[in-house]
Amino acid sequence: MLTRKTRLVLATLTGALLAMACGGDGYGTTAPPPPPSTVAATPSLTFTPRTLPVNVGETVTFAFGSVPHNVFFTQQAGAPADIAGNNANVSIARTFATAGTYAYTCHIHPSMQGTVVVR
Ligand SMILES: [Cu+2]
Repeated sequence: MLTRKTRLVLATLTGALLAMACGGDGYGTTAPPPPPSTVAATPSLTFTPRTLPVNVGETVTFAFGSVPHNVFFTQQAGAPADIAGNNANVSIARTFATAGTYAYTCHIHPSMQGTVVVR
């Protein structure tokens, strides 16, 4: 048999645990936002967004979907290394260390073009 005091303590503890479980701590309630500096190379043959502004020193992730693509930058000082080959279902990052406007294209699908604007 539980004493009246023991029952009171148990009730209080249960209430505290429920409050913690339901408390609005901000975690796990919403999906995390997508990384801000990501370019999706899509199966519909687009780079999305087509123009991506970033800050100097920022890293851009090129997220390749189910259709293979690559990324070749217009040759200019400060442009990062190309992403050659056939890239599917993989994400590859490039860091932009120098301010400028960097155009790129997919050599498999020449109509696919994008620009990273580094400020
Ligand atoms: Cu492509």
